[in-house]
Amino acid sequence: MDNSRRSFIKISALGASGVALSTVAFGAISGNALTENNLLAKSAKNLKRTATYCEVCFWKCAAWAYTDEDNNIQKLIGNEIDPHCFGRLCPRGTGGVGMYSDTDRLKTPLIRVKNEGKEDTFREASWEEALTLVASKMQGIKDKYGAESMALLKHGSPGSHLEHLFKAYGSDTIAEPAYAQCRGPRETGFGLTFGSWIGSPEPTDIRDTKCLVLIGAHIGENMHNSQVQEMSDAIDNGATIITVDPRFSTAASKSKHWLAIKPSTDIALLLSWMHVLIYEDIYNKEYVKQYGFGFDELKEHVKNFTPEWAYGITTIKPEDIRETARAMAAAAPSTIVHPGRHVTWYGDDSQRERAIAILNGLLGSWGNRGGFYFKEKIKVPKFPHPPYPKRKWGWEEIGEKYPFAEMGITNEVIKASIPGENDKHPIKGWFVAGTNLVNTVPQREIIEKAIDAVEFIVVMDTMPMEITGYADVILPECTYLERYDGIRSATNREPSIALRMPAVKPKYDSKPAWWMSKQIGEKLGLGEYFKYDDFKDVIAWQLEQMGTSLEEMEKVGVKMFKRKSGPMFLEKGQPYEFGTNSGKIEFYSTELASKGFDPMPVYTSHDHPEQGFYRLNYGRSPMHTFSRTINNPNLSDLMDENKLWVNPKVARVEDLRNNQEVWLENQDGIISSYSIKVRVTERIRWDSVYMYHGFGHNNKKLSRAFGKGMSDTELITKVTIDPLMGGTGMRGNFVKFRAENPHKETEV
Ligand SMILES: Nc1nc2c(c(=O)[nH]1)N[C@H]1C(S)=C(S)[C@@H](COP(=O)(O)OP(=O)(O)OC[C@H]3O[C@@H](n4cnc5c(=O)[nH]c(N)nc54)[C@H](O)[C@@H]3O)O[C@H]1N2
Ligand SMILES: Nc1nc2c(c(=O)[nH]1)N[C@H]1C(S)=C(S)[C@@H](COP(=O)(O)OP(=O)(O)OC[C@H]3O[C@@H](n4cnc5c(=O)[nH]c(N)nc54)[C@H](O)[C@@H]3O)O[C@H]1N2
Ligand code: SF4
Ligand SMILES: [Mo]
Repeated sequence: MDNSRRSFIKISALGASGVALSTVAFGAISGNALTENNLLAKSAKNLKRTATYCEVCFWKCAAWAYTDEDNNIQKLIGNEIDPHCFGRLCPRGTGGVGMYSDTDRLKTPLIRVKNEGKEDTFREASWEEALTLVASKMQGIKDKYGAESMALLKHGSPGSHLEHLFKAYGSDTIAEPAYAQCRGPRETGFGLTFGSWIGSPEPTDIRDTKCLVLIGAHIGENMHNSQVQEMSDAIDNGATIITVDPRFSTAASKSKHWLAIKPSTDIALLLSWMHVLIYEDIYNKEYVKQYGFGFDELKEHVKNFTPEWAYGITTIKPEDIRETARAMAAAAPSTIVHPGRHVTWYGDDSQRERAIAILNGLLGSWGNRGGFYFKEKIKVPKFPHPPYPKRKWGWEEIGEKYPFAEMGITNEVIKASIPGENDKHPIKGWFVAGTNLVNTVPQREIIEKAIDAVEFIVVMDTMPMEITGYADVILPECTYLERYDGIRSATNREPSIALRMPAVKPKYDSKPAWWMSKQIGEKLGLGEYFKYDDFKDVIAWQLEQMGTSLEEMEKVGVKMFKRKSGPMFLEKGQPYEFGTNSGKIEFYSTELASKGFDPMPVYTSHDHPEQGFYRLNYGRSPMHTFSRTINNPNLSDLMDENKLWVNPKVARVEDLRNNQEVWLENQDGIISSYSIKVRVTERIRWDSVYMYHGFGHNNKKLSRAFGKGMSDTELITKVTIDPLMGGTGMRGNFVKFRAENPHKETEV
């Protein structure tokens, strides 16, 4: 195992001379730093830099794109003053150039052609034809069913442009997988406790923490840039890291305590930690007294949840539970029990997140240095447009079964597309942008049923990903390096904004999402909502309103603003009103009680694999983002397939060797399309197997990714839905090994 910090971080750094350059165009870069970074001597001359922020993942690090005289992008380098990256990009960000240079990219608009008795095909089309078709189909759906029946499923930057188009058109039927397949439950759990969302980036004061607790959050492989760098600093400063993970993750290898929990039992551990803090009298009494609500009820609630009780459930030894609870208390309030990010696991996820929030409340970390800071962001003024028309229904009504849903629930929108599933809110058309839905939302059978049922699907993407294969019209978007996009304004210690402008012209016949949205809008008679020729004009206007300018932002890329909302932390003795019903930190949730849910988290047992089956566990590859980068020429070079982590004990019982190819079959008899190579390792518990998510592409047009590795998504056919907010719990699937190729008979 590699324990060096350098390999842990793997964030590319460029020497100071490279990043301190302050003019947009420059000719005299003496380039030790650049040469060190393999910039060719030729291209070190006359490099031009343009401001951007990365789109390889959603941390949105601000960067400089360096282009040479021939308009080739030579290098992407982090922006020094950016609080998301501190001047360094992660390997995926550096490899972002590959999104631009990938020759497999979508090159021109495509329209589906029906062929009598034969398979459908796509034909190339002009922008005029493709966008006219999209507009006429959207108009048709609006006339026949109402605009509400057209859904927008989106992720990433193109989403905001389309959201504007959709609202102008009359639909608020909008959802993204970053909610119900990712962060939703933690926003509910923390919202109910502290009256505030976590949001992105997380307001965790990692750089000053003395104790960081990671529960199934694997910072390190999860390469969220500034968090990784701050964690590395915290380790240098002697912080105690506690990792709860059935897998020995990179983070676990940096930890003082690794608790190899039995999967799905985290709530039991969290309750017993509360028990120790309260009954050993080591919780933050002053803080709880001043800010807490319902402490007595909580104390009574956790009375019997002793470490001995939890041991029977979690397999974590009572002395380890006590020792780690004491370590958290000793460092408090500079302790962070991290909320995690992809938290849709077992269906009771909002309640698990509530338990994590409560634990932070007992330690006093919310609003204290080394815990959670009060974040702030700056509002980007809206470019003037007429008010949006009123909708009869939208994402809220589609998700009305889930009282704590605060955003569209992707899986509910998909279900509402199947006749008979939600006839009050029928969905008839999809606009999909920047999300490879079939690899992102589990239960492929349901998605395919929905796809069959809807009348029209348009997909906007940069790559011929699987979802494009289901489209009636495909719109090729240019990559983030070729376009203007909305100003990045994110929550942070201090507010900041970042600019994205084109470093190069769009390749092939690709176009930016803002342009497509405007064209479709105009064709729908909504020109009043798009009163600009170029999105650059919108940005320039917004920046002027914010007291800066496009010219300034082109030079600096990122601009910091002063805080206006008050101090970053609670002030001793000062009153503070939390955004909950009681104005306090709710250990006992009044909101949950009033809606008939458990006001305090309860542990319930989940299914465990039967003999011969193993729990399918998955997570992030440090070199990739989901399915989107697997075909990236730079990143596929670093890792072109995933492997299946198998405990040596299991390898013995199942007679498996390192690098042996296996197929997997899940509890519902679904067999993986491709094989995966076995990696025998102690780093995973014997009751589970583990793989990186995003691999196993089945579209031949992805020349590097096709058939490489296995898709976890296709084996996730069973889900448990969070009753509070509708999230998709995906970790209750079990697989067995197939050593022989099960597809042999069908392969001719
Ligand atoms: N099985 C399983 N499912 C998961 C997860 C998991 O770990 N396992 N993780 C979940 C989580 S946490 C999340 S956040 C979601 C993420 O879900 P998605 O965002 O759907 O993830 P990707 O597979 O990367 O799909 C992104 C799509 O956007 C396209 N794209 C990239 N850049 C651009 C662009 O600039 N413009 C346009 N128009 N398109 C672009 C890519 O080519 C790709 O088709 O997945 C969730 N689903
Ligand atoms: N390199 C890279 N970084 C990324 C992304 C990426 O695609 N690539 N995606 C970004 C996004 S959108 C998100 S949401 C985050 C997600 O990052 P994280 O929130 O860290 O989530 P996962 O990647 O799902 O992490 C899964 C971890 O949970 C563990 N686990 C599985 N079951 C259990 C259990 O029952 N209990 C406990 N305690 N642990 C369990 C797994 O072993 C694994 O280590 O990553 C972000 N960062
Ligand atoms: S963390 Fe890496 S991939 Fe994500 S935005 Fe930053 S540089 Fe890009
Ligand atoms: Mo996510």
